[in-house]
Amino acid sequence: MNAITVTPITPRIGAEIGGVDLREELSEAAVERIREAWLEHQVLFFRDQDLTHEQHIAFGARFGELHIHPTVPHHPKHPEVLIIHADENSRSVAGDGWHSDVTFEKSPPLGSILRLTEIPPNGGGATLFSSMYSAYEALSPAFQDFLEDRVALHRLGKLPGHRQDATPPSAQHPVVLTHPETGRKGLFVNQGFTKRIEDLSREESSAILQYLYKHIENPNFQVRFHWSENSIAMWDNRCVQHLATWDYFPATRHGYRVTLKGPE
Ligand SMILES: O=C(O)CCC(=O)C(=O)O
Ligand SMILES: [Fe+2]
Repeated sequence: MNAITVTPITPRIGAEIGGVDLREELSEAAVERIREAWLEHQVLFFRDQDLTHEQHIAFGARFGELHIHPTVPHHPKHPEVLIIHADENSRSVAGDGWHSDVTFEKSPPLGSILRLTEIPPNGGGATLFSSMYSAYEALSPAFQDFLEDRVALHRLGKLPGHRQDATPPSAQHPVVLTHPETGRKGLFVNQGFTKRIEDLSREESSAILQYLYKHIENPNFQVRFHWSENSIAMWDNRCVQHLATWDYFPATRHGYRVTLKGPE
């Protein structure tokens, strides 16, 4: 018997998962069902999952090895757990521009599993997710062809909350990424970390990146998640970009993220 339900929120991106208690050890079949839904819908949402850090880590570990963030401080007892926090003293919040996580690494994370434990009392603090498959598919075939063999440089810039190293980490990635598990193509440049498209002039690269950043903001590629206490968002970082809204200042919003490591 498998009671897990998968309810799409839009036909392009996002599904809510029901009928599962993530505090319990999941069967292989349950993990497989969630993994299939994740690959298809790109970001999954779970409600009412009051997990300990150990349970959060154990759930993440069913989908791959966990990543330890190179430049952001983590939970003192659990290096795999990142703390996401904003309150009346915050000068900035994590992820308030469109991005994929940690693409300045050679092998960026496969995905992230974020759980919020404290929600602004009057609403707000939603997270937006945009399907990079849909963004790619909406481009003309001629422009798709032009982008197909392009490579972009990603680098960690000065970001609040990130440690600054003398030589910031950087990596090159294809502008159009073929997802290794689904075989679907998606755009893989993001305004958080992409610095330039190689082999183009500075002006050409900048004009094309600006166009693509505007393009991915099309609401038709997006799902917007309204959090409740102990809800979870689990996104595929290879085909989704996200943005955390910060419309709730000075209220507090708090949560924890575990992240799935990319291939070695
Ligand atoms: O707080 C959020 O909703 C997302 C923050 C973020 O960008 C992340 O956890 O990767
Ligand atoms: Fe993020």
